[in-house]
Amino acid sequence: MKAMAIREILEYPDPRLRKPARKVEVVDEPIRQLVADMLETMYAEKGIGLAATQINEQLDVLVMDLSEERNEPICLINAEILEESGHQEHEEGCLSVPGIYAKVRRAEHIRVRALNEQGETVEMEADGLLAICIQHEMDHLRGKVFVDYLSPLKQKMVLKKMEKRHKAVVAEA
Ligand code: K2U
Ligand code: ZN
Repeated sequence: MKAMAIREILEYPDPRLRKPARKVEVVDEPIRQLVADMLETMYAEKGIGLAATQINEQLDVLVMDLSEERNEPICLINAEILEESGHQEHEEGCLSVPGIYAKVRRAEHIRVRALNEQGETVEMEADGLLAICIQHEMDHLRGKVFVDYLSPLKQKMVLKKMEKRHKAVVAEA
């Protein structure tokens, strides 16, 4: 395993965030290196989840760590939702839309099947914030960003705020 790398996170409205991820055919060393880089990037950016799309890798890989100690990483490859029930609303943020927070309605409880880093099939039940995080990351892998759930007016405001941020960054550079 090469040294891990903190990768650049794409920011909304970057069109590359819209590219759908491809299924992972074989969970091999390069995939495990990608997972390591995603975890290092997620921890560095204080996120509790990250999808490969966000670092411009169109592969169906997501990582999460909701633990207090930040030492319980979860990796889901080619994740599929088998069942979902109930609804819950939660204030969401996104590492690709810094500074924007908004309520999003998602399923309360989900049952997920995926491959882990060893390429083994795993099934897990999730509810609460874990269910929200999995759905948020799986959206990224399908080219969806949580801003898409907001009203057209709010989306316009987010766009203006992000364009201002990107102009400021260019000015700084
Ligand atoms: O950008 C991302 O995909 C990481 C997301 C994951 C997430 C969003 C909403 C709700 C749960 C998870 C966040 O930026 S991680 C930051 C965060 C931390 C705690 C609660 C909400 C968001
Ligand atoms: Zn996000």
